Amino acid sequence: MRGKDNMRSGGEVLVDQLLVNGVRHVFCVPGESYLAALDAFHDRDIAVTVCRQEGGAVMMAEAAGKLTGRPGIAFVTRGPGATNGSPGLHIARQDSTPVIMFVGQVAREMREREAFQELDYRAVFGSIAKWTTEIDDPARIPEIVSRAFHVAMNGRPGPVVIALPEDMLMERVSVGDALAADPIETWPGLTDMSQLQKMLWAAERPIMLLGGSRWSEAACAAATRFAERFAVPVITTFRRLHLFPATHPCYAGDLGVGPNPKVVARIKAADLVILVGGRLGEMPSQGYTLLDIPNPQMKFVHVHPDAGELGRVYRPDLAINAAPTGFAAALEGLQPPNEIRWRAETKAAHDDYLAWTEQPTKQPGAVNFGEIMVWLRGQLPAESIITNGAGNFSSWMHRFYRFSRFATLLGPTSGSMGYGLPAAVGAKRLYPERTVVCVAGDGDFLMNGQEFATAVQYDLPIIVLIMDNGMYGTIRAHQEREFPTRIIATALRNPDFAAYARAFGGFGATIEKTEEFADAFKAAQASGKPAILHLKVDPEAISPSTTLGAIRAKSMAASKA
Ligand SMILES: Cc1ncc(C[n+]2csc(CCOP(=O)(O)OP(=O)(O)O)c2C)c(N)n1
Ligand SMILES: [Mg+2]
Repeated sequence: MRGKDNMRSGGEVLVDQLLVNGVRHVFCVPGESYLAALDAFHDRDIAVTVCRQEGGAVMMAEAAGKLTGRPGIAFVTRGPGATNGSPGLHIARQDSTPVIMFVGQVAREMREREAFQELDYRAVFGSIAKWTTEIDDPARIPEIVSRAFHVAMNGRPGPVVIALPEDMLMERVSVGDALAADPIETWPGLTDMSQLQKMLWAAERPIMLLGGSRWSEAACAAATRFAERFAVPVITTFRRLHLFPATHPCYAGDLGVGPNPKVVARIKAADLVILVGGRLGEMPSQGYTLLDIPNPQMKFVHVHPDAGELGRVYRPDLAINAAPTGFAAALEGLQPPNEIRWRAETKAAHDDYLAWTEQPTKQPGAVNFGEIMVWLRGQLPAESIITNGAGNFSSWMHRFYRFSRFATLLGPTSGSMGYGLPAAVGAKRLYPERTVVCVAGDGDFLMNGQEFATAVQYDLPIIVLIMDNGMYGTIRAHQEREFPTRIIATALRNPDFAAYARAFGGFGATIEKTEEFADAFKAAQASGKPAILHLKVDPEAISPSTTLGAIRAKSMAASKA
């Protein structure tokens, strides 16, 4: 509370600065190191979600950052709280998501004694966060928090860590709030766009790749209109499938793990690649084999909001330092050539996409995750949000589900297991009216499975699908490929996940046959509770396109040859 003397505690100044910046949600695990900030939330209009582990809390904040383009906010306690939060920061870093993690710190006069849970945050988070700092003087909270919002959102977005000495948060000061921070738009220059137009007019087989962050619904719509006017085929990069509507006649597929070989071939054969927003890192570039490094084999246009990414790996013929939002708007001004020579190629690309995804592949076992994804894509409203962590289970979703709206997929391009559940909780907390489905593996789910309690606590009826194959299947597949039959540390003995859901106060069902899925899903929806559908799949069904046995047989045959 503001005193008669206009004084506020550091905690109050901090929370008021969040309000000024439009923050409506924070995710936390409490700690005695930031009591004055917690107290300030007591009578301010920000929803506080208390979580079970800081890893989950920071991932929820990261999901909020992905969904809104504004920093997701987490509060964690010092030492172990901060280190527990680090996986969420790493995701924000690799996925280019704005996040601010506030962390308690020992009192100022105790610093450098290795006081209880003391950490040097600048040293610990130096290479993960975009910026790490500590606030010594409560009068500087508005300035430093304002800078944190700018740093997290601008250029290539990322995580910021701010340490808060506990006595600093208690100190009372008289200071005004900083004005709200807005992301700074970066636009292509006129010459950039006229050069791009010339390159398009000269091309025979252009292709556009969409990735990264700093997109919006309007930017996706503008990119779609451009694709239409130029009839250019569009590919989304790893876990960015929501950037372009899958059923659009220009959509050629996604560039993830185990992509359609025709997508890879098409990019390699293109004479002009326009990469918008992304970095074409190890996963989408198929282990850096797609484009020659440093000089791509085709004409290469790279559009990125951070100049530091341009020319970092691939030397672009045309480098455009712009956010996808600004670039997509500028695309409206380009004129297509009189005759578009690649129309048939674009049609073939979309036909190939449909052929790859139309029908689920045949699988060993009674539960076919592909058939389930095909059922879901016909069933879920377009604005539904799908989340996932890391593991082979996600490949069925990437291949057979169809995204058509911006910010409907929350998946870590950083490949962090355990992301799907907290991301679903965070998404449902922000958008209670939208359907939220988490697609998880048995290994993946239990990395943050405790956050199911958070879903129950806040009455968030998310639906979690756990594809249980009794193993860390992805690693088992790698093992069979590199060291066939020498299985170690990949088998899992799992709980009854449906009973787990019920024990937490949710809805649980076990599914042993594909045909049981639709009724179970509807029952989960009807329950109005957070739900887990435990799908027992055959461990042989390791991906939509191969089996464990086939991987082993192939590597054994290769080692004999
Ligand atoms: C935090 C983290 N730890 C370890 C890994 C390495 N890893 C990648 S996939 C995977 C197995 C995933 O198992 P599961 O969730 O059961 O999915 P499956 O591959 O069996 O479908 C592991 C251990 C990772 N990506 N992230
Ligand atoms: Mg598994």
